[in-house]
Amino acid sequence: MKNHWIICRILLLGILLSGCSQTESPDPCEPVPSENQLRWQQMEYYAFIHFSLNTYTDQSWGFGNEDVNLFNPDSLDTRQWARICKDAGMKGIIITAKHHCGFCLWPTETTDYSVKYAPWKDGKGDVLRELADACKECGLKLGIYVSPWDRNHPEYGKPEYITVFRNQIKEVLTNYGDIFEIWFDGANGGTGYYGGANEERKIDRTTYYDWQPTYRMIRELQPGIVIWNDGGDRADLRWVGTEAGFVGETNWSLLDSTGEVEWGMLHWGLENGNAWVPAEVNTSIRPEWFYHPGEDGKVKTLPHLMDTYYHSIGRNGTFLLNFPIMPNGRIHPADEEAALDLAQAVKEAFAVNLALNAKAVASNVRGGSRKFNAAKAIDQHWESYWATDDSLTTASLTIDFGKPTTFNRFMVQEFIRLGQRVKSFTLEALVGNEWKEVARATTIGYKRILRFPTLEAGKLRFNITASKACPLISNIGVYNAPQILTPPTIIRNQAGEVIITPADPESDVYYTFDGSEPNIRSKKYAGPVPTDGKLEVKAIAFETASGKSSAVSHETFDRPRKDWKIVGIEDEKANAILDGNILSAWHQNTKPLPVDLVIDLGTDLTVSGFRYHPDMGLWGPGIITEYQFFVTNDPNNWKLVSEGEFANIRNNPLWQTKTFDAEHARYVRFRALKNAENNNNMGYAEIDMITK
Ligand code: FUL
Repeated sequence: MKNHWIICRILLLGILLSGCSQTESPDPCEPVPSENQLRWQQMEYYAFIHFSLNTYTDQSWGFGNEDVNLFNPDSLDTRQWARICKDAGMKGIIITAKHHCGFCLWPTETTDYSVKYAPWKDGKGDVLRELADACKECGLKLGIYVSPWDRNHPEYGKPEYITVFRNQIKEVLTNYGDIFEIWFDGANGGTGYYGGANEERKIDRTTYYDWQPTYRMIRELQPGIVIWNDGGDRADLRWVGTEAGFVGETNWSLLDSTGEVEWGMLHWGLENGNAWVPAEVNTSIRPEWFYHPGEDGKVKTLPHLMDTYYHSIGRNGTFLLNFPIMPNGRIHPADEEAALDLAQAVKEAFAVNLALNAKAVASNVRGGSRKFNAAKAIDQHWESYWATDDSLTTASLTIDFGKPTTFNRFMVQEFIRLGQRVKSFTLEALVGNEWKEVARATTIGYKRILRFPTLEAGKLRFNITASKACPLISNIGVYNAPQILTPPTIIRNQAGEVIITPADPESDVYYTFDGSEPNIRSKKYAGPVPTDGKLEVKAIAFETASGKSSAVSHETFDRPRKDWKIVGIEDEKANAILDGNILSAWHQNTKPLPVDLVIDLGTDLTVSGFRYHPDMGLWGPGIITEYQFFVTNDPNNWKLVSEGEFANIRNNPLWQTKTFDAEHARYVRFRALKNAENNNNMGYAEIDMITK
């Protein structure tokens, strides 16, 4: 009898203790973010500013020999930058204090290649100081980009440069207040001015910069900072493997602390990585990073930017959006308008959280405790969260709206302070009396937003179908975002036909060929339109049901390429180079370097430039980085008219335009000297000529 009593009391104590432990916070699911990484992630959205000597030379990468006298903005206004960023809902600004050309935007002691030796403000100016002050006034944080590759510095490539580089970092981290992020871009094309040497300098990116002492110095100078580095030792944040503005749908904030990082790891992270290295999605508001007047009509449209928002912040990343500064020192009005339109659209999309006044019921609540109940997932406080018992890795939470409710967006956040856990989830809606699956997705992390067609339902069920440990859900939001129509795409095929495709097949397309703005009284698109000569096309999509129209798409075309022939190539697929579609590409990989592509233009033309679009494929795109271009009327006697590099083409595979003095030509030869992968596989999506 006595023994029974003892056993009963032990059991009771056991039950009480285990019940108790389930009302305690769960153990972390390692690895977890540092406080700096967490603070950074919560910023969500911030700006990049690209401003340097490139701004004055229409280049993407300066060679390092550009004249400092070019730097003389007549109305530089960092307060304009800060105001726009603030109004756009951004939380900070990262500026190219030094880009690859080596020119420093602050009066550094380390080199003469800086604002101190430029005519701007008689050498007394300091762009960093002005930006730091403007950020402070607006309540924005400041971040700094200091390029490790320095195409101006004579010592680059030698050990002495590392001291110079560290001193530069020290200056920018000492004199400008709190810095939230420092950015080290890994780009290195080898060649440069290097104080007049004009040569190629190879470095071993795994050892040359000797990052660890530099990291230690940075953390000492700025204890609250996060370090971004795609070129060397793993830092606090990771690049996502593209500058096009998206991270993987599956996005773990984890990587391995050792070992080579491959593209896939950057894009999706590693489910079982042992280091917290969250993703930052960096992209420009225009195709390129620096200002090019030719891109004034190429500012990204609202649907494009909205997609980037969903593909960055909506996929557990942060969104770093670049503004190229104009030569006068200001942000272009079109860029400002695009950023403010995005802010407005985001505001409208997430204006009303329909989950806020709903009832939430969970399949399991940790220890049955109020502290972790389902209501914590819809209270809009990130620090409070719904949690299940430790033993569970699946669970569901039902949101009861109490009445039929219309929605098309679902937002969910994990309490990542204790690690990223959820591997997959589904959403079901009670439409009438039937549960219907609305969406299926993988990771959540700090924030995940799903888009789906608008539906009306009384209840929404969120099912966690797999998790690394018991799930912890901080926040859920349900929204009904207004629809935004995407501008149609315009191409012209080799035969000269213009083909316009709306993103939404239910919308109609209207277009013009005379440069005027299209509207619903313009020509309605009814299929490919035969055209000839040079052409400017503008088009809009229009949806009758909502009465909404898209922004205008705009393309200009040189002559059609009907009579062109690729010389000496039997492969019919090579015509992908001329089909007008940048998504189709052709490769040649059987010739030794240099690899030539010869085109017969069919007739003697006056040419003054060419355009090359690389393959945008992920695997072995064969992106040409160094080239020569020849023209002739006599294939036995070629004339070299252009040669050089396609700067930053690997990270940002866009149209590359090169111009030269006008020449007569029936034949052109595009010679690839080098590709980004250092082999003989050359990829071409499109080749076009600029003619008179
Ligand atoms: C790169 C650089 O090479 C570009 O010029 C730009 O600064 C971008 C943000 O990072 O890859």
